[in-house]
Amino acid sequence: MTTTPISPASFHISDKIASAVYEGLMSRPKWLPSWLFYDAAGSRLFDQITGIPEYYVTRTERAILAKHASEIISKAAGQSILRIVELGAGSADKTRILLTAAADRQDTVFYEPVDVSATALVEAQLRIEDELPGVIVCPRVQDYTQDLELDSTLPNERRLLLYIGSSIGNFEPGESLMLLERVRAAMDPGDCFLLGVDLVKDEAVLQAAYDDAGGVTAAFNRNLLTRLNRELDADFSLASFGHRAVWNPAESRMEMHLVSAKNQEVWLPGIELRVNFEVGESIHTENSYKYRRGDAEALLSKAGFAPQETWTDERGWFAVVLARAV
Ligand code: AVJ
Repeated sequence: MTTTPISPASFHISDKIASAVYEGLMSRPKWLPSWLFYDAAGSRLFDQITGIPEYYVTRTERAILAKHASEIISKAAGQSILRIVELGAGSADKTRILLTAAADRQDTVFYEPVDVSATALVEAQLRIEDELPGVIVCPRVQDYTQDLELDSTLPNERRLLLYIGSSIGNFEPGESLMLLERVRAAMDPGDCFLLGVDLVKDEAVLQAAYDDAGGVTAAFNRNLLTRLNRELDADFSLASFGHRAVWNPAESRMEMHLVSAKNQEVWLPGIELRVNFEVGESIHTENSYKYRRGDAEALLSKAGFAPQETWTDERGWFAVVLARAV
């Protein structure tokens, strides 16, 4: 029997991260997937972003949900009991608004958060069961972008799936259609889907939201390099990569990049990769797609849903769409 030598690095590097980083940094232009942002520090930085003055996204969606929560819940429920499923482990107070409205209508609300991170699920469970006594949390550790399997429902129950926070904005148009089709396949006819999408708006507003004066978004972007330094033993010098946020009108998306300030070489022992950067060359780290009015409804229709109603804020910056599985 032969034994395969394992480098020490292999013990803590997940294959998923290693292959994503290898693929992205070997590509021209270079890129890294945006899910890499969310290690513990990155998740904390994103939480911080949701509160900065320039980042209108979270606050605008929360206001829409707060204003229309009981209408959303009663439209979704009809005569049935609602079981609320959330893709992602629950964006704290936004989910709480909807759960509270549901708990006002029925004695018990089953809430099924779906997330790849067991830690995030445990946190969501403790927080929600503590704050909302009428809600029973049934966490599911799953990668909903790959496959989704939901608890079965009773005859008098109907599901409401939440996909809020503009999370869909990170997916390419083709990917978001596939994702919605997969989610639809896990649902039953009559179940509802609530989708939050960020809308196209004045470029200066978008620009500021992704490049705030306090530099929190820049730190969030650069944290990706800190993560690669830690997890792949890389030697990125954080000071030699600048944060850039740009509006790409042709693709209708905000892009984030890390721009090399000089010609330099970076060594990533964990994946045995040496990468050269020219001054001004960038790593494309995120796309955040912005929808036009009607886009989300069209996408939902293609994926097997019938759009029921769309709510927006007065400025028309964000949209929340309720659709029914047909
Ligand atoms: C979590 C994907 C909704 O695109 O606005 C925030 C992530 N990136 N600031 C977004 C993000 C930069 C955020 N989403």
